[in-house]
Amino acid sequence: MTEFFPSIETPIPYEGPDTDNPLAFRWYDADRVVGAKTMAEHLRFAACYWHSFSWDGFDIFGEGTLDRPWINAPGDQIEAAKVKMAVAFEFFEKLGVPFWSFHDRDIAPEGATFAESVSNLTQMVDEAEAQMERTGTQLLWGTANAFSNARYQAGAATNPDPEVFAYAAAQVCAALDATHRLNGQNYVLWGGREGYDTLLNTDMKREQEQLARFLTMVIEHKHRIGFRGTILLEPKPYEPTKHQYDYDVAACHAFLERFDLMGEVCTNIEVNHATLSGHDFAHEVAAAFGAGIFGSVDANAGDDRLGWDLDRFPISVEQMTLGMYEILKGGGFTTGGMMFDAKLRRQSIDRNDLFHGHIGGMDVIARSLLVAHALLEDEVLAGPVQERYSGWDGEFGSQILGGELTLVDLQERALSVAEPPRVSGRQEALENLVARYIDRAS
Ligand code: XUL
Ligand code: CO
Repeated sequence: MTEFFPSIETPIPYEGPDTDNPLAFRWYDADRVVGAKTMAEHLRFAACYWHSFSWDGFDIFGEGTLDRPWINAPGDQIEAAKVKMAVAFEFFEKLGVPFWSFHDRDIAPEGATFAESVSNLTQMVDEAEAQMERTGTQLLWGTANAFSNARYQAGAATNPDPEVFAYAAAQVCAALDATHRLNGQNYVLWGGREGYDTLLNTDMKREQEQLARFLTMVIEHKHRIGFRGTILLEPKPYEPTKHQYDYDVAACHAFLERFDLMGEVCTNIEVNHATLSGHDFAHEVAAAFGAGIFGSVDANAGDDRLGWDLDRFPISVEQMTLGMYEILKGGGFTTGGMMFDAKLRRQSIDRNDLFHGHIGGMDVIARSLLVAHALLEDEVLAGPVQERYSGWDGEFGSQILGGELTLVDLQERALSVAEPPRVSGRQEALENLVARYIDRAS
């Protein structure tokens, strides 16, 4: 097949911050060592299949704008899927991105029957295996699209009809098998329609119990087939439903505790989903590490003025630095990575715009890694935080936390001690410090 991106050299080079070449990395230098790991090892970048290759720019107001000739192409659908896959791997290889991610329906068309869908998927997994072998691209995660087909209008696992639950279970079984075959590092469950639009027709308690049963079956299957990757829930508060059960990291944590699934499942945190749930990206990362359920990141961001899921390539070094700082502080990625669940704006119709989006996003995150690493190395934030809580490390604090003192003990003590002195929280000074580290990153 002729190349789809003929003007791009393989792979995109690193040329440093001073380059004027828009098709070179300025910050992402894969082999550069930062602390104990290379940038590539720290960040484990992945590109996604769906936004870049299965979407032609259509939105609710209008038709597609992007040049994706294999979409809705007449003729054999598997042939079109193979063309799409060849272009996707040409892109991954030319970008030099080490990982990719897919939904079952992105790589293989849904058939007229379930059997046909499975057969389509199997053929395309064969194809993916060959492309991965050829290019060295690895699979960060696979997932099932159990939200686009009309059968899932009322949810997949949380559907009021057990037949739909069963269909989704069959689909996830095939998608997990496919992910296992392709040596995926993780398997993601984003609950597209697992939530409700109105409580007037919804039994929330029952739906959550169904969701837990579904997840338990997925975990059982993972162990049965010997899949060694991590199962990840991807929190999102709403959109497409009015309320999604996996609302945020805290809701996922409560769900996992409630149904005794801790230790088996972690979270895939998406930057803009964090924002939509009323949190900062860094908050969601810190919450996940705090609960022991940090897994992976979908690095796409939103827009300050638009309150929906925009899937923009990240452009804020500050936002990504604060999240990266929490990731490094927590010990970094294990099976997870930085996945671009990001899409072009629909006016970005030049083929190379796909490179510009990913290069920019990878540079922003690589630069954020450098800043976050320096902040951590110099202990400029850890020092003040440790100092702030130092009372808790002393004898008195330890007695309280150790359960040696009662409410009455503390009341009696209050009668004889002076008012505790107040100290500054120094927020502005700390923000200035972060800004200084961003200025200095090199
Ligand atoms: C939807 C979203 C999904 C998941 C995978 O907002 O983020 O693309 O990442 O299903
Ligand atoms: Co996502």
